[in-house]
Amino acid sequence: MCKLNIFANYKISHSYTLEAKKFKRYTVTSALPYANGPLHIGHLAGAYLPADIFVRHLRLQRKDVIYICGSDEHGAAITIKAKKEGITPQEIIDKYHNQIKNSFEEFGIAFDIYDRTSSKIHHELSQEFFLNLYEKGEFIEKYSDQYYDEEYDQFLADRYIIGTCPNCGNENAYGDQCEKCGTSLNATDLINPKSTLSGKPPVLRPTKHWYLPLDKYQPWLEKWLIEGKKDVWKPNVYGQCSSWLKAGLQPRSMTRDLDWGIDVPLDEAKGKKLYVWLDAPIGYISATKQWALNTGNDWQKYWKKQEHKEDDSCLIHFIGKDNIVFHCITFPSILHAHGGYILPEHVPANEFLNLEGDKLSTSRNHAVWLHEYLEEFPGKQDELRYVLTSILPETSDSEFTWKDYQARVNNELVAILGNFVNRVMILMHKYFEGKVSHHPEITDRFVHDEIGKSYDLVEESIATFKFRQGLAAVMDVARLGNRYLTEKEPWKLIKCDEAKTRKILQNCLHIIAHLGTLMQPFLPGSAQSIFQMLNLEKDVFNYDEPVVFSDGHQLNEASLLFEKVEDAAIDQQIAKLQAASATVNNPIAVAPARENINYEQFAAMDIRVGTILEAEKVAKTKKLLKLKIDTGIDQRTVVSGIAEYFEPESIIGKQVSVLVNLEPREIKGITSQGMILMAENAEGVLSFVAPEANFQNGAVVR
Ligand code: B3M
Ligand code: ZN
Repeated sequence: MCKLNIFANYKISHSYTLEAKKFKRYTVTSALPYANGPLHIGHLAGAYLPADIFVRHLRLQRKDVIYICGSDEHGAAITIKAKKEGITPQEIIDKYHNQIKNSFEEFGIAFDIYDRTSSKIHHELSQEFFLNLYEKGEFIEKYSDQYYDEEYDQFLADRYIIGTCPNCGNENAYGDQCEKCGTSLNATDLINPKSTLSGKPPVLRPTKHWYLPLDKYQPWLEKWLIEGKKDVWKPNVYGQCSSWLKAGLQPRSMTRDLDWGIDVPLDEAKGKKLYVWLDAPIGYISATKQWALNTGNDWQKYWKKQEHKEDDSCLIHFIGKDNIVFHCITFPSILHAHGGYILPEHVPANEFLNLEGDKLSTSRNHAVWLHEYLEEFPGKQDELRYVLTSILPETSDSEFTWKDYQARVNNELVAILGNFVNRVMILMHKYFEGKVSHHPEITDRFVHDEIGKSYDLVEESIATFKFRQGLAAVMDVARLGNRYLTEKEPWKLIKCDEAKTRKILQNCLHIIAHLGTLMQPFLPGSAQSIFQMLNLEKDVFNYDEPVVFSDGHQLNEASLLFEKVEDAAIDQQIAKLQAASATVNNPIAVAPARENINYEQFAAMDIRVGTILEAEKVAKTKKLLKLKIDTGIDQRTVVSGIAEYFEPESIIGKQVSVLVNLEPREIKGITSQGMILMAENAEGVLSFVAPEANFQNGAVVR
């Protein structure tokens, strides 16, 4: 890729991955996030930022590449969340799909398509895959005993069962995994299992399912993986695969007794759904089909084996380490059994990112949420991209701390990169009114050579999935620039030799242009700001496009690329994390007990059972719903601050408890006659307080 035609002699430590270079076409995917919650920095660092850098880099090399992702909208992850929020699975996926998509856009994750697995194309393609394997007789069909909740009249997905882990004694292990010791479990392994729906012990009932015979594929997998990927894949990825193989693969059920997901396309399987890990990776293919439909391309080029092997696309899955088995064992087996599809060339899975000395955790709210960061640090997307890339968990778990974030932004982005660009721009304006005289290239041989090496090092790093090293190589160009400027001292030279001063500063301008070019995969927004400051005609420069300054070229005003992050902002973030963990660890302390009241005071409240007849949002407010309630006494209007938690349509017909003798109040021009009772948990989530069974409206609550 060397833009300067200089071939540095770098030692290539992972010669294997450079073989990726020989491909003409690339199909790059990032794990499909479950649409059951917002994204945090762990997601970004795991599967999205590295893939985005990789793809942007290939595009700058003018490679044929597509970058595919979308929301994973099936499985128990979705239904559990829906139950928790008291809304339907459809409402959950709509809410989070949009939020996730928006966060990705804001952080510049440059997908060719961000699709979703609830689409028709996806349902059809997943069923096609299932039927293809079914018709070939690949599946083993068998009955097994599975847990059933008699009160709720349904089979229980693994995640709906908790019990004691036989390995470590954790009392809250899930039916598929103990999160404490990491052991993967079968629901029947749990001691004292309980249904999370009814809280009661479930019973075993026989049910029929369709199993993928991974044991049958084992010899083929061994050949493909052990012979083909040893010393080719990252050790953390290869190691996990080989230990699965060593343990011996077992058939894995590809269907579930669930009421949310893709229907199993067989008459005898009415009410059953495809296992989410069957359909989710097929989502990569269906999203590509959708992309091809939108853009008039041929999706098959990116997924199907071509007539000549050298024309196959290079398939690369970026994922977190918890998804390795599905991408390296299950999905390749499915592709292999189906036939005609290419297999992953690389699966550069990352390890985990920790936060302030602890695991990132959604349930404990121990996370830096992307949508909150965007609000609290507006315009600072590249700062987070920079810090996360610097600490990517490429070979082992790594850690994000706010102090480290501040230090990297202030001491590196501001003090090294921003400072170099700023100094040069200011001096060019001060001495030469920001005008460049013709100067097509760097005239200093040493600087020229060093930059040539940087191109090679960035190329080698990204091709071998060492993004931290690649970013460090880019920063070294800024360091080189600072050193050059400091050594040459143009501020002294200007007093005696204007021509030489110009030459030095214009060399610096070229360094800045190269820096901008090299920064593009990592810090796309800041690279654009550089090209803008240099007043170039474009905002993206491919690696083979030189930046040429014409005679008399006028630079734009200098502006700061990065600003210092102040202590106050960091302290606030740390306090926020501490408050979150205090709330979750001690939920009872959330609301201290209030002063006693006497019985008369309590009895003065007239609380009745009522039913919501109508609900609509109050215009220009975020929180308020206007409700019409049948209180048994009358039908009346109540304004309630629950709009952030409930969609109006979803609560019509719900029974509630209403305080009916509260004095009427004017809220946003509406007279509110009473109040409905809500429970609020430590996370601020609301739930209606209502009779357990449907009750007569007007019934007294006391
Ligand atoms: N949604 C699991 C996860 O988000 C799953 C990945 C699917 S990739 C095909 O970790
Ligand atoms: Zn355990």
